[in-house]
Formats: sequence, C-alpha cells, structure tokens
Amino acid sequence: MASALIVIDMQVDFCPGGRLAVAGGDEIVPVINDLMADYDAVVLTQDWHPDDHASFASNHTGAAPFNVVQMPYGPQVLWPDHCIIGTEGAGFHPALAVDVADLVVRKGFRPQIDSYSSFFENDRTTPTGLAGYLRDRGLSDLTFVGLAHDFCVAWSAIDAARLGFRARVIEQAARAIDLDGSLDRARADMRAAGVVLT
Ligand code: VGL
Ligand code: ZN
Repeated sequence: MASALIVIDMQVDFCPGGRLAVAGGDEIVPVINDLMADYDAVVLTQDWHPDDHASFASNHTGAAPFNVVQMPYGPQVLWPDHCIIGTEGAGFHPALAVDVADLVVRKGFRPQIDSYSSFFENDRTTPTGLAGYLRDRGLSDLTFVGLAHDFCVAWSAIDAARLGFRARVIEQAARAIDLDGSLDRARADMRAAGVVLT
C-alpha cells in the first residue's frame, strides 16, 4: 500500500506573526520536513481565498472574527482575513521543504464557500479533486500533519477515512486554534471516524 504525507496549510498567515496565527505553528516546520522522506508521495495544501471571501468577518456587516453565522451549507465560523490569493501571507512558511512535494492543492477559492477539508469544501459535496489524484496514483495510506489540527487537519483526515483511505494524524506535527474546546471535539470526531491519532 503506497503512502502519502498530506501537509495541511503550512502558510505564513497560520504561523506566529500571521493574520490567523496558530500558537506554535512554526515549531512543526522542521518536524514535517524530516517526515517527508518516509513517504512515497508528499502533497501540500494551500488555503487560497479571494478578498471578498464569505468566511471573512470583514465581509459581514456588524460581525467580528470568531462569530458564527449561518451559511446556506450550515454554520460557519467567521475568521480574520487570511491567506488572500497572491499575498505573502498565503505563501508557504519559508522554511518548509516545498520542493519535495509532488502536488499542491488549493482550496477555498470560491467566494461563497469555505473549505477546511482538503477533499471537500464546507458544503461537504464540492470536491477539490484530491481523492481522484490519490486513487489514480494508488496512494491509499494517508498521514496528515500541519495546521490547524482542529479544523483543516481534522476535517481532511475524517473525510479521508470516510472515503475509504487509511488515515492517520501525527499530533506532534500539528497545532490547533482551539476555539471553545474545538480540539477535544475534533479528536473525538476523528477517533469516531476511524482516524488513528499518533
Ligand atoms: C483554516 C480556518 C480558516 C485551517 C483555514 O487551515 O485550519 N482554519 N481557514
Ligand atoms: Zn481559510
């Protein structure tokens, strides 16, 4: 069974000093770089939003970051502006070994839909194309690392398990936003979906 390391959203805006900084986000860069050699393939994901994106609090009058609103597809946390297409903040952390990657998947580029999972946007039906790529290459044993543990890493790993891939998260190579207990909830949801946490 061929393996892939899926490196989630290791971008400037999610690291300390960025616009949606995850505590300790930069600490895991060397850990992830060291892991890359152990896999048959490395895939990077990149959160990639237009500046009028519906997940930004700045695009909702009277809303503040971390408020929750109803979207046509369900509840959506509103975030500070982050990972805007073409900005420095949307780039990968400068120390990440990006040249090792076979594929970069961009997500969240549709103005009206957010995308936490690297497989489906938040309407849970619009695919990113990643599942087809992995299946075509016979990559069925997937390991997830990166940012944020409780949002994009968790949603990606849960979707992978749901799609029939083997899914594992290396927790020492992930860091969480941890909004109102979201990390504990994400861990429980991942375990319930059959994701292995190591
Ligand atoms: C993420 C919130 C908004 C993530 C992306 O990478 O976990 N979180 N956009
Ligand atoms: Zn985002």
